[in-house]
Parts: sequence; C-alpha cells; structure tokens
Amino acid sequence: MKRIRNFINGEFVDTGDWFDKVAPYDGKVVAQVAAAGKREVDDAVRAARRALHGPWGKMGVAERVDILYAVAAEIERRFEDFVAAEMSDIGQPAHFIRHVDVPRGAANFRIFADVIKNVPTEFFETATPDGRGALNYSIRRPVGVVAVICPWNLPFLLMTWKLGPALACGNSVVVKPSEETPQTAALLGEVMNAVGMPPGVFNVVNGFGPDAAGEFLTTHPQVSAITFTGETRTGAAIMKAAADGARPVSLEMGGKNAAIVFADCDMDAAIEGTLRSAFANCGQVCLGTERVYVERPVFDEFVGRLKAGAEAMTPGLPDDPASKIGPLISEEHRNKVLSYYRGAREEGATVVTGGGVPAMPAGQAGGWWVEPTIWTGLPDSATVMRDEIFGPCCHIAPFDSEDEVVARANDNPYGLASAVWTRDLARAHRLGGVLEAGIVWVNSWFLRDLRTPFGGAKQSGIGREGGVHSLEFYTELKNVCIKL
Ligand code: NAD
Ligand code: 6OD
Repeated sequence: MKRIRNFINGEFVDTGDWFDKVAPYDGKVVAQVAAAGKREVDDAVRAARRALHGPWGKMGVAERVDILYAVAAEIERRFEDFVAAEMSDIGQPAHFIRHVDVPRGAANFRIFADVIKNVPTEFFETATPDGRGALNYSIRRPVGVVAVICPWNLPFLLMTWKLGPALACGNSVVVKPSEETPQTAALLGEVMNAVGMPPGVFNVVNGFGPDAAGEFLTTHPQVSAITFTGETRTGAAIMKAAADGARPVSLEMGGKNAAIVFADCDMDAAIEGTLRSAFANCGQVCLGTERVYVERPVFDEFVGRLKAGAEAMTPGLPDDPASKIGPLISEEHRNKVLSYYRGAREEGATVVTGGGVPAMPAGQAGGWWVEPTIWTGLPDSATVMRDEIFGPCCHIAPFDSEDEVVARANDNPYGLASAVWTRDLARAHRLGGVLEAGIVWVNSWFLRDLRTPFGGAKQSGIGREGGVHSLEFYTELKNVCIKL
C-alpha cells in the first residue's frame, strides 16, 4: 500500500497515525496518509522559520527565480507522476488533469518567478529645509512563514497558485493539503529536494481541519500569514484564528455564480461554455455556474441543447478516453449533493435531466457517481438557487430584460464570478461594471491569465491574488528614506 508522509525540513516524516485515502471512482483505498499532530505541525513551522534565516533568506531574487524555474521544469519532467497522483486523488478525466490542473501547477512557479523578477519600485525625491533633500524608495520583504490551506477540487493547481507567489516573494511555507487529496503535495516535496530547495522552505503537514493539522497550523503563533482556499464558513473560522496575533489572511471561498445568456449570443459557444461551467470537474469548480439565466426568446432552445449536452457526458474512469465526467470527491460530498437533488424536487423543480445516481459497471459501483442535472421552474428564493452545491448541476431560469437579470444575478451572498454570453459589446461592458463578482467573463469561462487579479467579492473572498496583486499579501512593503 502506498504511504503518504509529511514533509518537514526536507525529510519525509511518519507519525504512526494513518488515515485512508480512497479513490473516488471505486471507493477503494489507494494510500495511507500520515496525519500530522501538534508536534509535527510545530516541527514544520519551526523548520520554516529557521529557513528564513538560512541560505533561503540570504538568497538574492535572481537565485530564487532560478530555483523556481527549476521547480517548474522538474514538475514537467515528472508530468506523468503528477497526472497519475491527481487522477487517483480526484478521479476526473485525464484530459482535464493533463490540460488544466498539472500544466498550471508548473506555470504557477514560472509566472510568479517572472513577476518578482520584474517588480517595479517606487521612488520619491523629498525636499528638506537644509536644501540637501532625501531619497525614498520602497523594498519588498517576505512576510515570514506562510500557512497554505488547500481544498480538494483542483488540488495541484490551487496549491501551486499560492506556493508560486509565496516562494517567489522569499517566504517559507507550511502547506496543509486537503485530507481528500494529499498526493501531489508529497510529490512536490520530492521535486523540492531534487532541485536543491533549502530544507525547511517548503513543508507539508497532512490531516484534517478542525482540531487537527489545519487548526494546529492556523493557530500556531509562529505562522506570520494564512492563505486559504475553501468553503466560506471554513474561511470565517480561519479568520478568527488569524485574529489572534493580528495576522493577515487571504481568503478564496465559495461561489454561486451566474451565467447570463442573451438572445443575441453565439449559441454554440454559449452551450459549449455552459456545459463546461456547469459540469467540468463534476461541477466541483468554485467558478462553476449553478445559476443560469437565459433571455426568454432562446430559453427553450437553450434548455433543449444543454440537456442534450449533459446527457452526452459519459461517466467513466480517468484513463478511459470515452469518459467525459468523473465522480464526486467523497461519499460525504455525494450525500450533500444528492440531498440538494432531493430538495430541488421537493421545492417543485422540473427535472430536465439527471437527478440521481448513474448505473455504473460493477468495478466502479463503489464510487461517488452522480448524474449531471438540470432543473427549471424554481424561484430565485429556492434553496438550490441560493446555496453553493458544488456538484454537476444547474438551474436555468428565463429573463426578460437586462436590468432584471442583473438584479437577480446580484441577489446572492456570494460574488466570485459571472459568465455573460452576448454579441452586444456595449452591453458586455455595462455588465462587466455592474455584476457583483471578482471576475466577469464575456463569451468565455475560466479563461485565466495568471497575471490578472483573482478573488471574490462579498462572501466569496477577502483580498486579491495574481500577478503583482499577490505581492500585497506575500510581502511587507518597506520604505527606506535616505537623507542626502
Ligand atoms: P473546506 O473549507 O472544507 O476545506 C478546505 C481546507 O481547509 C482543507 O484543507 C481542510 O482540511 C481545511 N480546514 C477545514 N476546517 C479547518 C479549520 N477549522 N482550520 C484550518 N483548516 C481547516 O473546502 P473544500 O471542501 O476542501 O473545498 C470546496 C470549497 O472550496 C467550495 O466551497 C469551493 O467554492 C471553495 N473553493 C474556492 C475557490 C476560490 O478560488 N474562491 C477555489 C476552489 C475552491
Ligand atoms: O485559475 C486560477 O488561478 C484559480 N484560482 C482557479 C480557481 C478555481 C476554483 O475552483
């Protein structure tokens, strides 16, 4: 049986406290994972703090950049190992993992190395009473030990999205992967050793959240800052933990995103885009559109075509080229999604397609499969229109005017993303301005340039990361004033 260990100060560490990692597609144990207790979390944080005063802390930017490029290259060299680890952790089709998740992991190190290499500096000349003047310039210093708390839905992409900037800025890190997806963080430990990353710069502690590795890490007094991706209520708990010691947080949290389809859109593109935004990664993408609003003249056509697309999504094993959709991550998550499927029916939804569990071949029957599901006929106040479900489902509602649909899209506590489908450029700009979301896509979805700001409005997040925006969180900006 494969064993996944913690990675502390450059070494893989057992704890004797093992928990099972189960493959989502058949429910079988694929690995045992060593849960970190308070002692291992403390060891990891102390190693990270020591690293700040060792060779890592003394390195110039150019040398740091070289190491990050080497990390990216080593990930690419071991591409198939990362793909295999991610396939057995999340169970999604290999195509998605190969083209989105793993390549983005390597890119996250390269792009943030480039950002730090090219970061501009402010410079001011100050008048002084004696006429000699003074020069001011700003420098960026690492914030210290950064705790990186990760979710399970795109584990490698989302972990490296935090690690790239954290390390580029010269911090050391302690990562807590999700208990559901521990494998790629362990592989990254091997990569760090292979490229000569100084011990203690990158550490991994495995385990659960409350009263376990996650909480031990976020409450550790030697942690300088916490960056988190996950559910909004977890983010709120982490914010409370961070208040002790007044430590900064960067929170990327849940979403209940709206797709808005106008009658003038390119319908083929809107259907293809909405099939992805509703069902990619089995609906387990924070940017997914569980609320779809369609202008009335094209409502019936849109519903019919999305239904056909959803019904063509063959479920299957990650390495089966015919597979278009994988399972949900866990039994617990499937129970949650299925309870929303039942709730939608009880609230009077018309089930256009799906709503249950697909029949799977014997070997896969123990996995956490659900059918891609589409509803119509519910009011905006229905539970499935308000809660983030995080499954392969959406509700489609008709609308009659731009003002109406903007008000309905904004009437939700979350504000992560929106997708607007229209050929009217002026309208696209108007909606880009008024939709309450951290990102508004027009005629696209999940088209992400890593240099752009990313984060959520309202209950979807606090702070922005991406490109130079990440520097706000991962560095302390210091002014140096020199009297001439
Ligand atoms: P989660 O909040 O359950 O868990 C996230 C991480 O937090 C895990 O590693 C977990 O062990 C840890 N954790 C849980 N309780 C903790 C505590 N009290 N203290 C410290 N750590 C704790 O989220 P999840 O179920 O893994 O991920 C799905 C959620 O993530 C969805 O809500 C989704 O929208 C959100 N998400 C948001 C973004 C974004 O960029 N906004 C991206 C991906 C996922
Ligand atoms: O692409 C990214 O940078 C990013 N943060 C994606 C988030 C996806 C959420 O599931």
